[in-house]
Amino acid sequence: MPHIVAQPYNYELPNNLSHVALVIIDMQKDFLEPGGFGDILGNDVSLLQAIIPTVKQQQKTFSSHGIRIIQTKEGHRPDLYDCPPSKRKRGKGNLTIGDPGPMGRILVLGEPGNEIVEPLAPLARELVIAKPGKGAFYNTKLNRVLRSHKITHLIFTGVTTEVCVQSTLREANDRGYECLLVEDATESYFPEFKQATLEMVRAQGGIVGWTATAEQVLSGLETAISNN
Ligand code: TIU
Repeated sequence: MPHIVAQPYNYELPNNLSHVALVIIDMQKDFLEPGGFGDILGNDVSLLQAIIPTVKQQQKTFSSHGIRIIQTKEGHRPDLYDCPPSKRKRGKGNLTIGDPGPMGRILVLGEPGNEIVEPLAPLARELVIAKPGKGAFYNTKLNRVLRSHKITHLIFTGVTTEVCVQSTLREANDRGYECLLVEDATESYFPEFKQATLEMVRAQGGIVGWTATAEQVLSGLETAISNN
């Protein structure tokens, strides 16, 4: 059986890798660069930049094997119709969602700061899902897209581990997807929150999923492909 060596035990892959997708969550300037949403909430955004090469490696490898890739972006319509007032109040800083910042309006779709960082710019066959919430299933077409392509296995990367990544992974798990979180291709502004998330995902026999290193994911994929 093709598999990825993972915790708490091996993550079985389907024989046909067309049922697998790489999900890259919110690798946007708004979270990774100064002047964006992450920054105005008071976070040190430099921490998140370190995973770009690891995510890039996953993107390149999945893409070279023709495995589907879905990227998400957290952002709101320019009229903020899809942004609950409760979300705009958060942070209590000088700026909030929709205000003009150095990279355009904060967390607004189409603004420069809302774009995915250049090294991870979506490749030709990638789908980009804009999402108004933390979880990527809330108020988006993600589930419909995955079902229509018969995708059953989701490999998660991106930021931040305990907010948008974990929310999406939990939403996916409840919908029956087999979820694996790539340990060194996800990051948080709070290292202890990342560590706790990895542990809570794989606890209790994989209560919401599996975790594996980027290297383990690539090695599992290469073996599955070469044995096919
Ligand atoms: N603030 C924080 O850690 N994250 C978010 O607001 N969104 C995502 O995680 N993408």
